[in-house]
This record gives sequence, C-alpha cells and structure tokens, in this order.
Amino acid sequence: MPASLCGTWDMISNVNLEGYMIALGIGPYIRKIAMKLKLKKIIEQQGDHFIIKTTSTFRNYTISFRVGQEFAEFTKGLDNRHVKSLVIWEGNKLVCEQIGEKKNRGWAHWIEDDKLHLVLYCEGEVCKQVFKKNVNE
Ligand code: 1AG
Repeated sequence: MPASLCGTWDMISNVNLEGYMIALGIGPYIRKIAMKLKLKKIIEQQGDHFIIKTTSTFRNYTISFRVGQEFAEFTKGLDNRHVKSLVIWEGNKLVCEQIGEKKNRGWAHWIEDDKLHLVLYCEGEVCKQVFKKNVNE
C-alpha cells in the first residue's frame, strides 16, 4: 500500500506553472493572477473513490473519481475543456491521463519525504508542485 495521499496540503513550491498554462492556452491576465496563488489540496479517499479539491483565493477546482474508471471531466475555471480522464495506480503514483484536444495531458500525485508531489503535464510542458501537510486542518 502506498502512503496515503489524504489530508490537507499547502503548496510550498511551483515550478513552470507558466509553461503549463501557456500550453493550455491561458491568457496573460489570468496567468499573472494564477502565478501568485498559494494552492491548497484537500484529498479524501474511500476505497477506490477519491475527491481531490484544489483551492485558492481566486478559484477552486474539484474532481471526484474511481480509480480505474474513466470519467468525463470538465476543467471548469481552468482551461474549460472537456476531457476523458482515467486515473490508475502506477506503483506508488496516482496517475491521470486526460484525453482530449490537448495531446499528452495529465497529472500524477505521489508521496515522497512526507510531502505531496504533483506533476501536471500538457504537450511537453511539465509543472511540478510540492505540498506540505497542514496538520491544523
Ligand atoms: C490541478 O489538477 C489543476 C488545479 O491541480 C490548478 C493548478 C494549476 C492551474 C492549472 C491550470 C491553469 C488554468 C487556468 C488558471 C486559472 C486559475 C488558476 C488557479 C485555479 C486553482 C483551482 C490536478 C488535480 C489533481 O485535479 O490534483
């Protein structure tokens, strides 16, 4: 069993969000706002069912899915695209493929050194985010 992703996590680093957003076609005004945000992740798991919330002072984004079951995802408030998403375990990594207009798009979450790691990728751009556990929430 991989280490649990559950809990409330605060972003401590964010590398190449800009490149990822450009790949998604996000305009300069929203990019500038997004770059300043300190994101929070709230992850809940019951068996194969996950709810992952990303929150900020600007916008929030939530996905809910079962591991191994494709679902329709609408990236509301992000790039507002419809994708077909599938999340699976690859070793200790929770890996999502997002099939749609943008090629080679997805993300992966894992725990390393008690931190929550996330890579977000799209068309060759990779954003790397690290979160530390918030023990007060
Ligand atoms: C995410 O998905 C995406 C959440 O983590 C946001 C992360 C970076 C921004 C992504 C795309 C930029 C598009 C538009 C910018 C507008 C708002 C930016 C801030 C929004 C915060 C919610 C993976 C996740 C699993 O579902 O952890």
